[in-house]
Amino acid sequence: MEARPAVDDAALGREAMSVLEANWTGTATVPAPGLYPHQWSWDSAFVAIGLARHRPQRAHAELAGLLAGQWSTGMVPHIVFHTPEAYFPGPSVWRSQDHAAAPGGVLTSGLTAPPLHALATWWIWRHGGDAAFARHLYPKLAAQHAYLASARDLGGSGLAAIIHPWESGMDDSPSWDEPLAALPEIRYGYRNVELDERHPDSDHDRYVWLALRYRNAGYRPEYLRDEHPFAVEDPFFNGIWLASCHALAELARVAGADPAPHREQAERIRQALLDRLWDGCFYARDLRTDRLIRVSTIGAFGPLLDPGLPDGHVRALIDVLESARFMGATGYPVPSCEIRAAQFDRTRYWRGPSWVNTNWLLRRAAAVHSLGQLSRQLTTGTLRLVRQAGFRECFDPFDGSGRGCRDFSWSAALTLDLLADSVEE
Ligand code: 2M8
Repeated sequence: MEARPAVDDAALGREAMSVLEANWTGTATVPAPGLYPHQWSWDSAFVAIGLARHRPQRAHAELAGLLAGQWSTGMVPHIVFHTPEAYFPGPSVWRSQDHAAAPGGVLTSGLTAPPLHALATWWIWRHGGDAAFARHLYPKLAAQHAYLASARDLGGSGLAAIIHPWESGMDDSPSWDEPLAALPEIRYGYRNVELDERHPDSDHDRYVWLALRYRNAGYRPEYLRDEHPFAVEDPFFNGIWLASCHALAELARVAGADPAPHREQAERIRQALLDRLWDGCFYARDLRTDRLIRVSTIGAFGPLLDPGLPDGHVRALIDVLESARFMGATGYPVPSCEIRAAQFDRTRYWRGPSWVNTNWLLRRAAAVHSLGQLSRQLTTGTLRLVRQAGFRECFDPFDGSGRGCRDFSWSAALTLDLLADSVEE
């Protein structure tokens, strides 16, 4: 474990804010300097959540900057390229400018990411944010949800399918091993050197191959439904969408719109999650084999964000979460894969390490279900991680040491939120 001087809450908050200042480009907060030099979709939602109580105007700007990249289909891209900084795969791979639905004047990727944005907008509003801003974003968020319900309901079940591991936000999760292994062996040989320690070459080449196939098919929804070889219903992505549907219903009221369609959407997602992804726990479903992918990851807990999840399911999930399969066995919350799984690796990105953003979401889920003790445990454990190891990208769940890049924006931003709550508790 690297040494770090002890810091009190006030100093930790100042450090977090200075990371966010340094990572601000004037338009957006980059996830981390160097490795992630553009605006990432759900990273910005977390940054906005963290800034909501401290810098609401900047939280607004963060979301507005991201939504400047929204396509006319409603799709919110997973990366918006505001600067010419090098990143692979960059604009020359995505070629958004060649696509009629992409916005003019801003380059984006062609994939999406977990739809946390309505929840983030509601969070800002709930903490005293400007109603005019909520009204301004409401139609854009409604369009994002309509896109997911139409273009992404590839199984016709009411769930949105992800069509690339990058869309899950958990790129290397063991949940994608099976669907990736079914793809042809690809060897492109182009590498971003800094990615080497995170993904094996074979996976990275498959990621690029999948992205190119979708791009070459003109980003068409029909292609996704009929031909694209990677299509997965993920409980985490859909749990976040469901939580955002509830948030959008609240925002509809602020915007003078009808909240009912968003509540009905939430009911549909919940029912489909229970019908299609539940078997004692939530698992992702591979739509190309129509089979559940039976490895338990942190993604299983996404549906806990739903206040309407039946009590029996909440209890069963919390039992798994608190057991020695997850946080019951590690010193720090919460490993990204169950520790007894063969695929668990405490050192590999999304295959074992703990992350501040998933801890924050679980903490939110605990609050939604009035689980005060779990909520406090998640707050304390997460603050111990950043206090000891700094605002790292992720952390070893056993000894708390930092992994991945430093000065990582969502780790800093969500620390601000946790500090604000720990004062209130
Ligand atoms: C990671 O994903 C990017 C691809 O989008 C990458 O591996 O280069 C993931 O951790 C993702 O969740 C995150 O949004 C992104 C930027 O922090 O990095």
